[in-house]
Amino acid sequence: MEVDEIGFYNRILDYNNILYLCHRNADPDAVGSAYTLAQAIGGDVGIVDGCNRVAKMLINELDIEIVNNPDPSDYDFTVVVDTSTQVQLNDIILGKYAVVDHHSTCSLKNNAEFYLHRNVSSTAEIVFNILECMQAPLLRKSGISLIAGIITDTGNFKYATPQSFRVLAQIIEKCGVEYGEVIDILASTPQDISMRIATLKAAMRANIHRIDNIIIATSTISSFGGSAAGVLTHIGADVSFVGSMKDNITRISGRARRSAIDLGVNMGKIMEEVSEYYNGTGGGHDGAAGLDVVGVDTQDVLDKCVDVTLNILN
Ligand SMILES: [Mn+2]
Repeated sequence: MEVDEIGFYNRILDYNNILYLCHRNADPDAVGSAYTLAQAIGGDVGIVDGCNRVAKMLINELDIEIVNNPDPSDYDFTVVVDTSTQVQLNDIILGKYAVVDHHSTCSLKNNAEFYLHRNVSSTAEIVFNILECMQAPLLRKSGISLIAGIITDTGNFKYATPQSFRVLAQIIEKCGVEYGEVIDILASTPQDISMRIATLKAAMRANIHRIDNIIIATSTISSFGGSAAGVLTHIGADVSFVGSMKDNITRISGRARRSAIDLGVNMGKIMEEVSEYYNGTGGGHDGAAGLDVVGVDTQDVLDKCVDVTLNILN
């Protein structure tokens, strides 16, 4: 059942001992949203299969207590945050659960007791509005984690909407955190040397496709596909796809610049279409998305991504 912010809050009050569960490779939006809900309502923050490097840093900096690979059956209720598919939770078995999410497609909501889904740029914005409805105070650490979630999920505001800025301003007013403090925390994230090498290799191996003034770049890499795809769009590509293969699973990360999005490119939809073609899973946002498929050659999947993109641009 779909609920609004007030409905979410009213329903969640029926449960004690709640787990707020983040997707695998949790990002600051997932961790910040789960942490803020846990602080305001009570419960634990759970992480499936680790988190990304910025989220790790945030957890250390704010001293956030997390439960690694939790078992939902140890809890009365689970709130899955910032997650749209079961695949993002690996093989964890959910009991009764609710969903708070902002991805354009969200299949997890089908079996949820209730769900709060908004087409906004971060889950952090939804969580802030839940706290507003509860008239709950926003503590400093929660404020920092939500701001970090908004910054990272909007790609440093590249994909921000007026609402993202509005909520950001409200958070700053409410918890008294300086915006610069959060920037300093995010900037102190160390850049892993293996990531820098992988990114350079992705640029070196890039294949370039041009249609009119739009450039699509594809590449392969063994890890750090997401950041490599981001770098390719920074250094000239309008659209980028970076593939990696591990344990017979091909993973593609895609990024698009505003120039391509304005021409109708929606990375979330492209990833969904390509993943369905190979019976995999995929999705995400207009400008950033990903997919996983099993047992298909990485280059074939990259070619398919380019084909689908060219069809949109033609
Ligand atoms: Mn998110």
